[in-house]
Amino acid sequence: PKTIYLKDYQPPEYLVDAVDLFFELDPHSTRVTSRLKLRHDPAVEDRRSVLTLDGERLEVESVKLNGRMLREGEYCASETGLVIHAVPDRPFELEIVNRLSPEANTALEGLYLSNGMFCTQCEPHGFRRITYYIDRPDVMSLFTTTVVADKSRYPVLLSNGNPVARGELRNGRHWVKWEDPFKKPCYLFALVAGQLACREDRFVTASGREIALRIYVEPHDLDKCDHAMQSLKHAMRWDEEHFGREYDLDLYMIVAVSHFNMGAMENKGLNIFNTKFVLARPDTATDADYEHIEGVIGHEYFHNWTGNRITCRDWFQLSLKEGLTVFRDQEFSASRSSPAVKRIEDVNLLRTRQFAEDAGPLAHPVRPESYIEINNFYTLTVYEKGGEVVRMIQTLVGPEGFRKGMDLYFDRHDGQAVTCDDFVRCMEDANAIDLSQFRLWYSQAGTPELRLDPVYDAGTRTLRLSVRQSCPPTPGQPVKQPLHIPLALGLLARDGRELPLRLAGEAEAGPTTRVLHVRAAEQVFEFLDVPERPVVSALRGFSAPVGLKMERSAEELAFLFIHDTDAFNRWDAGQSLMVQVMLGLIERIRAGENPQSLDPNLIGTFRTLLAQPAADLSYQALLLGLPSEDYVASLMSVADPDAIHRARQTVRKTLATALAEDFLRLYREHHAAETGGLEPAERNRRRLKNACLGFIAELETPESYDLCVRQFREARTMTDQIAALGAIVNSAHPDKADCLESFYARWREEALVIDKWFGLQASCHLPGTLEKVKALTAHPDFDLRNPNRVRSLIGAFSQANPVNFHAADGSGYEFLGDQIVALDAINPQVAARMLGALTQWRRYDQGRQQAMRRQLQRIAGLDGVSKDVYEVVVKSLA
Ligand code: BAL
Ligand code: ZN
Repeated sequence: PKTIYLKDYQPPEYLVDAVDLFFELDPHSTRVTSRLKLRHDPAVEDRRSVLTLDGERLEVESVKLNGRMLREGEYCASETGLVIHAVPDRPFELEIVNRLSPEANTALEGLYLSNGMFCTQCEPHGFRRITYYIDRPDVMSLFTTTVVADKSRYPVLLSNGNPVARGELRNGRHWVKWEDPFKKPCYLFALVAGQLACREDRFVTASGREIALRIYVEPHDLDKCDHAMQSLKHAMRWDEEHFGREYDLDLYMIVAVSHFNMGAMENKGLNIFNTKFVLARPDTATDADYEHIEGVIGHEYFHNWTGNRITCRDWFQLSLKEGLTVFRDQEFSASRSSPAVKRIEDVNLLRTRQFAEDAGPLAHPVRPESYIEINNFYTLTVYEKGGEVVRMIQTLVGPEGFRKGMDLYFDRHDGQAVTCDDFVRCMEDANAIDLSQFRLWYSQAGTPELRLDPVYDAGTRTLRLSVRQSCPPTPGQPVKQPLHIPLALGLLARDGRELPLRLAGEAEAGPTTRVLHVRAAEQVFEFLDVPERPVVSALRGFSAPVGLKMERSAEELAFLFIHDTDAFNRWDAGQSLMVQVMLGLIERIRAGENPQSLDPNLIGTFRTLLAQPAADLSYQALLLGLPSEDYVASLMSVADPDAIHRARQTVRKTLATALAEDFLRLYREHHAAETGGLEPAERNRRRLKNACLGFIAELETPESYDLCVRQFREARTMTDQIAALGAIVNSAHPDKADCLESFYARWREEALVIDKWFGLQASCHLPGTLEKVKALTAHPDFDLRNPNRVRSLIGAFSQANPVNFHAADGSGYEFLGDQIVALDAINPQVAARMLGALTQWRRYDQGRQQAMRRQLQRIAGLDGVSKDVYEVVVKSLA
């Protein structure tokens, strides 16, 4: 397979002024007639008369140029596209008729069937599986689409834009014509046809325009659309209020489909969503599901301006739209609930999973420089780290400066396909600031490390803060330049007061949180008038995506855990404290000890925390959460999954035992107040209550079993049911099998709930889980062709069950290898995703390394291995 490089970018030779598509839908053989108005791009001087169009898995029926049917020989169709040997110098029209088979399309890219309904996924290269085209985002055109299909089987026919005509045909067929008035790249094309029910609403924009909102779902899901609809309206209002952006068409449609590789897709005017991010009813969806739905609905809606109106010049610029839109959806979600909780959740994901990506063989910059298969670059680095990069710009220029930069970006680039650099230039121009060093965040891979060394001098009342930055080598980038890093920080007095901050050279003290601009490899900041040795609260709000290194005693961390006024740092201090404790236990376990107790000070800290009245119960629940096993593994030079698991369980069980009364008291108080409501206060209450239940379940007593089963049986929400069932599954509860069975029997018709049922069993940390997971692959409801099901069983086992997946005998790896071999033949994109866990092999001991490599080598040697999987295995083994 060929590697594509950013440095080789060339503008397109041809422009497409208009595309008129005509679909005759048939599951087995769909016929597409495409009429293109083309011309040479006048900006490209070197004119050739050859036109190359992309196309895959298509069968050409005919090609006409300016109305004349071309003979074979005048064009050439291959596995990758269509070449027309001589096209005129002047604008010309091309009509291509081709066929494709949606029902044979298990890769779910292009036009395919989801539960019998036609749908599309074109980003990044799906359109070339529909018809021949110049499939690149910098070719923007006006689309009209006519869809013809059997009326009884496909009563609803949708595409982008507005419906402009419809009619009936002979043989029970009908048609609808759609027109999209906005130029777009073909990756934003969409088509849907099927038996769909519609939930309709309206939104009046700030300027008074009325927009029809429609959510299409399978008829039995019509009662699960309210939350998605409300989320959409909130997102539309939020974008008006925060960025001055109004929706531009008269109609906004969302279709939920059960078979989807991604979470959702922002096609112009016709978003296509994974059902997981649309459907919700209190009894079928958890509070977390509700939050994710709101976030993803927002994300896709925000793409209308950051992605669709202004799109990417090429796929190396993916973070231009994704990083920026992630930042926007994070801000939206933060405004809808608790900003601190949202920030902690986002950073937790970044630090656990994106940092691992940065430290692994597939590390790449936010703007990658090369790829074999661009589908492999829809990564946490491009999305989440990309979002952090945008957030850092906001931190550097301030919220008002950021808004000015965004306004300029929309003014300057509306209707264009641009680069990350164009975005940064808008921020510079709007704020008269130089971001040239900052741009390295886009081009340099790896997680920088920031080492802080504060030294206090009581005599001069000064604090000297030495800051050193470094960034480890990553594939293809052995040496790194210092970055421009915003370091937000505060100083706390021993009584918890925030100290005023005055930097050397300043006449007076400024605010109590300051953003320091770290630019050099080594830099010193001097704070004056510091009355006592302070406790440093560094990297407040996680102001940069870096690994922070600073010597801190357990006492200092415990102090920050109780007192820090920065909510993120308070939580983070608790995490660091627990990491210290767990690493200490791991060392003892590895030395053959069997530690069963914890430092009484730690227990005391937790007791204080449980007794503290909390305004935000979700936040209190997060403070109780222990760092994940994966996060601890990432901090060890050689990860030991068994010792990590034992250490973490020791902490959980010891805290549960020592604080049983406190956990029970909180549990009872909040469970008694349970209403099943969905308001933020009710969700927060449930979160804390279920965090307590999790600890109580560790006791494994008849009383704790009873509590779990009662909650499971009497639950009014899916949140409560899943929390209880999860605790039961991970215990030796005598009724475990009964509970699992009754849950299945109750929910067997609800695919998304059955995904949870698979997922809970796959992530059970008890011995014997692999055998159960293997048995579940033979369950009648398991289906390798459904990505959600694959993620819920194979994904959960390999990515959310480290102690079982990393079994020392390599059985977990072999199981995953088997599944990937089978999956690659069906859906390469999802197969490549499932490889994630194996790519991290260098983090483990020799025995595990060998066993993981064996699977990677086996997959690399497969006959007909996909480009997607090939790229991941080859880079992992390099
Ligand atoms: N553009 C692919 C799906 C998303 O990021 O919204
Ligand atoms: Zn996106």
